[in-house]
Amino acid sequence: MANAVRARWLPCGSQRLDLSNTHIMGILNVTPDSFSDGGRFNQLDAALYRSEQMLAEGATLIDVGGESTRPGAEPVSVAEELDRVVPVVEALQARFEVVVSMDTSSPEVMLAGAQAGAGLINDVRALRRPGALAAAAETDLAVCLMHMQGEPGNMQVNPHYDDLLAEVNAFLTERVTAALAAGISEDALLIDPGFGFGKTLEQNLELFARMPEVAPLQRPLLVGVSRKSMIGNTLQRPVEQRLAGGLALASLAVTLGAGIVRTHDVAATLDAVRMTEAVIAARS
Ligand code: 8Y4
Repeated sequence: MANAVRARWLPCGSQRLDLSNTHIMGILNVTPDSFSDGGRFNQLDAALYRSEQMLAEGATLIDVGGESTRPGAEPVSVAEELDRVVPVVEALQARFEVVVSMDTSSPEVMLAGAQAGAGLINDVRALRRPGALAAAAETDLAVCLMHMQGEPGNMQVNPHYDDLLAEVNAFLTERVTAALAAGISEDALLIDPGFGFGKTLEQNLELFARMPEVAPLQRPLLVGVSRKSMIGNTLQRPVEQRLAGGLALASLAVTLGAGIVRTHDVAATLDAVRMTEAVIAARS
């Protein structure tokens, strides 16, 4: 076929991801409140079972998170986070063809997870913890740099911007510059507008609409809106009734240029994404 889309590879350690098609990142929480305590074996078993399901549904990445960023969540020690995340990374890598993403801000977890076979560092704090830039640079993993105003504990208390797009871009440009200075390869970077992280509903909607303007270095975008309050607040829906709103946003995200969509609902989101891609392909 003429006009075949050129491959655009994201280096992920020993693996790589072709970003000429949209990818689905399945969310895997390994926080204790996500599996009411059944002991370590049962938690690992439940994580593998859920991951196998998401991979069968078409996820190509699994985002493993051991620290809740919900306002008011208990902070997790590094030892506890290592204990939750690293065995799951190791087990996923051993059993499945998957790029394992680590939702972490801890340099110790980044290094140990990379040793265990992870492919991507997904840091909602954009490598701002002491030692995180150096740890990420020591690995050869892909890195997602996300925008957040404030800290998880206070980010939703009166978020304010004089110029939303300019401030999000300035933050991300500063973090991209810091990552490059630390020795992280430009090719390995993803950027993320950080929906729900220090933004009102109106700010989330404007940022979403203007996603093509979020473009430091033209790096690929990762977008996470699955079940978030921007859907709940727009539609007046509780968390378990946000799928249709999330699918509308997933389709729009692809239209607006997202390369990776992070979701709890893999099968439905992949259908929405593939359908959107088919229509986009018919334009050219
Ligand atoms: C229900 C369940 C409602 C979970 C809201 C939520 C992002 C992210 C998160 C994101 C990237 C979340 C770790 C928040 N969101 N990483 N992480 N981008 N890169 N809330 O948007 O899912 S956690």
